[in-house]
Amino acid sequence: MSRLLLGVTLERICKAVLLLCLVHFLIMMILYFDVYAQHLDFFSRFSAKNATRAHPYYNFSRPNGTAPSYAAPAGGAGSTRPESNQLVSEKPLPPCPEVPPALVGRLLIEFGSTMTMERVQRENPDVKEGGKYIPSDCRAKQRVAIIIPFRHRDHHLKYWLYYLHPILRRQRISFGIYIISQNGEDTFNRAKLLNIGFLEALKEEPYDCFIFSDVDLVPMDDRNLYHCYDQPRHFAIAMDKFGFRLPYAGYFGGVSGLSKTQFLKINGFPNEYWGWGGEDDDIYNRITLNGMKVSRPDIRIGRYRMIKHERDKHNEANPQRFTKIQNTKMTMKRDGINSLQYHVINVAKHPLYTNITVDIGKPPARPPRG
Ligand code: UD2
Ligand code: MN
Repeated sequence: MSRLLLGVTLERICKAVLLLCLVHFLIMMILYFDVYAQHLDFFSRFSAKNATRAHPYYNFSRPNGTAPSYAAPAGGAGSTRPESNQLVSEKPLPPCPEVPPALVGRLLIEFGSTMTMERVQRENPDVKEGGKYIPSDCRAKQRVAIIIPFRHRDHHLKYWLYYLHPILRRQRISFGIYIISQNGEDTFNRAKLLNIGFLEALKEEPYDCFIFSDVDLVPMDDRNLYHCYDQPRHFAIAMDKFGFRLPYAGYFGGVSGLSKTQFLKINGFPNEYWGWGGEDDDIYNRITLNGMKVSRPDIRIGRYRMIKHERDKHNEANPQRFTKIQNTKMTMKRDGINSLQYHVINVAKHPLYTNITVDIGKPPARPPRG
């Protein structure tokens, strides 16, 4: 009997000790997580400050010292404090994933339905004035300026904006869109307008990457990521108008992308190609002559639709293009971003893009024959 009593007592003691251990363990866990949480909080606050400084588009200098257009004053007119936490999260954002999760792959692109700018604006409410966008849930590695040479193609621009804004958003790109409009009716000069886009975009934000796109080209696959690569990138490699094939090995037209360093290494693009053709081949020559290679997406991914159009007035084929592209090696050092001359006539911030109207002059008068 007494043995039984001893056994029961021992069992109770054991249970009590076990319970005590459990309680102790629980208390330890609570304390541990509390301290850890404070730690986390401390570090997150610490790095949030840094992230704020490093966040794309935040605190960039403006030529005229005005606040960036997206950072509306918090206290109404007159306040200089940027609206806190609207674009800069307190918590540090994780880097955007290499493969954006929202991509859908092949897209149905058609230009049959009528398009209005109101509709495009309505469907893209998250874009900031001037056509700027920053992903809200991750930190993009590059800031991308998308530059479009332009004159009298409003109809194409609506489709381009309609398709590209959602694609770029899904790609988690941090970007600004710049339409560089040639003023007047003199001969069109695509490459010079692209050079101007490079300089004008950099006056607004410290972009790392520049994508140069025709206004009439829409990608058919959102896996064709609009950022820069180790080598200059050619995006539009399989166009409907060329039977979804690269027309020739050195083709670099349509949509291309260079990092700031790559662009400066080739002295930008030529300014002296007036009228249609040749400038894209000259850019290709600049890239290879400077020891770089063109990188391209998979042929199944780099597919594009071009809105059908006639050759524009005042953009007739340039008869000098064949001889000019033979001389890139000589001309590229003096003709490029280092010799660019133009005048800005107007900068207009539209909801989905920034339009910069420029006077680029006209081609030099041909010397009289004989
Ligand atoms: C091809 C190339 C293009 C360029 C051009 C020769 C393709 C898809 N594209 O385009 O990259 O090398 O040949 O210069 O092969 N533009 C205007 N208004 C004008 C004229 C041109 O906005 O009056 C702009 C517009 O962005 C247009 C681009 O310049 O998409 C190229 O001109 P294009 O579309 O007339 O020439 P295209 O299709 O032969
Ligand atoms: Mn075209």
